[in-house]
Amino acid sequence: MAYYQEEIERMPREKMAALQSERLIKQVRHAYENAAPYRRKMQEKGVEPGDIKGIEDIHKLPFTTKEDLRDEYPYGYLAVPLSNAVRIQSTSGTTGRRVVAFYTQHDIELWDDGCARAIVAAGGSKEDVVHVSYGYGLFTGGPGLNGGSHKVGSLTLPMSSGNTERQIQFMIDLESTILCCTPSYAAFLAETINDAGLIDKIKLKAGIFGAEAWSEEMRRDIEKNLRIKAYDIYGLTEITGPGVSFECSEQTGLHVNEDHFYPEIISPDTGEVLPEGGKGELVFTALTKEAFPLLRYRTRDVCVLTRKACSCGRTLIKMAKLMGRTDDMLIIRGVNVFPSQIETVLLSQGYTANYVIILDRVHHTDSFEVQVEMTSETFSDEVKFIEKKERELLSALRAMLGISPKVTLVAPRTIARSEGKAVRIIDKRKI
Ligand code: DLL
Repeated sequence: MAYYQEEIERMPREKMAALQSERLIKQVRHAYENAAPYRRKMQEKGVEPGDIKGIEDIHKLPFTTKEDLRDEYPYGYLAVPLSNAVRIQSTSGTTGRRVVAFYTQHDIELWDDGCARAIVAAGGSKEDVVHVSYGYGLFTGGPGLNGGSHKVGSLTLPMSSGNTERQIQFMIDLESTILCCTPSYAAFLAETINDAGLIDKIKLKAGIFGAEAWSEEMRRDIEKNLRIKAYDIYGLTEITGPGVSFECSEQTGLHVNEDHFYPEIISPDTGEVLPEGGKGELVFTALTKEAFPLLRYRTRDVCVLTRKACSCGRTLIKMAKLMGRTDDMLIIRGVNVFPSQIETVLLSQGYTANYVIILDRVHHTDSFEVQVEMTSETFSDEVKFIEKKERELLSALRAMLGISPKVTLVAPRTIARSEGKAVRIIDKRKI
C-alpha cells in the first residue's frame, strides 16, 4: 500500500489529537488577531483565544457561514497582508453570491498535498499520466488536481473541461492513466469512447471524481465502461478546493485530511455537535491555512463521520458519501446553482417568479430545463417571437449561472400554483 505522507495518514489517534490541538490554539489566535470579523464574532460570544486550550474546546467557537463570507466580500476575512497572498479562487455564482478565497504559497502547498494524497490513494505515482479535465480558472477542480499531480511527480495534462474529441485524442496519444473530472463528465467520456469503438486504445486505470453527488450505481457503470477503478474526492472552495477528503482502495467513504481540516457533525437546527455516527451538517475548521483561516465553517452538506478502522491502513477519520444539503443549492453538471439566481434573472427580464426547474439525469449527464410563464404582456402565440424570447432568456441565464439550461416559455397561468411553499424544483435525478 502506498501513501503520500504516511506519517500523517497513519498517525495514531492520540498523536493526531495533540497535533490538532496545537494547531487550533495557534489558528484561533491568528484569526482573532488578523481578521476583524472573527474577533467581533468571538467577542459577541464571549470567547477569547485563551479559552481554547485544545481541540476539545472547539465547540466554544462561533460558526462561520457562507453569508458571513459574502457580507465581508472581498477582503474582510483575509488574515494576512494582501502582499503575502499569491492566489484567489472563487465559487460559482454572481457577484452577490460569490465568495473569494485567498491563498498564501503555504496554503497552496497544503492544498496540493491534500490532492497528492488522493492521487496516491488512487494508485498514482510518478510513473502515471494524470489527465485533469476539471475546469481551470476560478473553479478549484483543475488547479487543485494539477497541483497534487505535480507533487506526486506524475506527468500532468492540464486539459480543462470541454472539447471531448481532443480529450480522447490526448488520452490515447499520451496514454493517460488517471482521469480527474466530474463523475458526469467521466460518464459522458465513457459513452463517447465506447460509441467510437476506442475503448481498447485507452490506458486509464483509475479516475478521481468529485464536485457533485454520484451514486454507487453510477460508480459501477463508469468503472465498467472505462475499465477503471473510480474514486470519490470532496472539497469546497472556501476550505481550499478538492482534497479536503478522498477515497482509498476500500471505497467505503472518504478519509478527511484532518491534520489540516478538522471535521464536526452538528444538528443543523440547534448547532449542537452530534456524537460519532450521527447524521447532520458537516462543519470544518481549517487548522493551518494562513490567508483564509475559516473557523467552524458550516458547509450545508449532510454527512456522517466514522472512526472505524480502514483496510487501507490510514487512520484519518472517514466521512460517508454526501447525503444531501441543508439549503436549496443545486449542483448541476458540477456547477453550484441557487434557485434565487434564476429568479433574479427572470425578474430583471420582465417575467414573474412563476417558474419550475426540472432536473433529470440522462445517460449520467444532468439535463436542466427552466420552464417560465410568459406574462400577459409578453404573451404571444407566434412561434418565432417565442423562440426569440427564449433565446434572450437563455443568454441572460447563461451569463448568470455559467451553464445553459433548456428554456421553455409556457402560456400565462399554466404553471401549477401551490397552496403552501411553491414547488420550484423537480429533481428526478436518482442520487
Ligand atoms: O466542487 C471542489 C471540488 C472540485 C471537489 C473537484 C472535488 C473535485 P465548490 O464549487 O465550492 O468546490 O463546491 C463545493 O460541491 O459543498 C458539495 O456540496 C459539493 N461537492 C464537492 N465534492 C463532492 C463530492 C468544489 N465528492 C460543494 N460529492 C460542496 C458530492 C460534492 N458533492
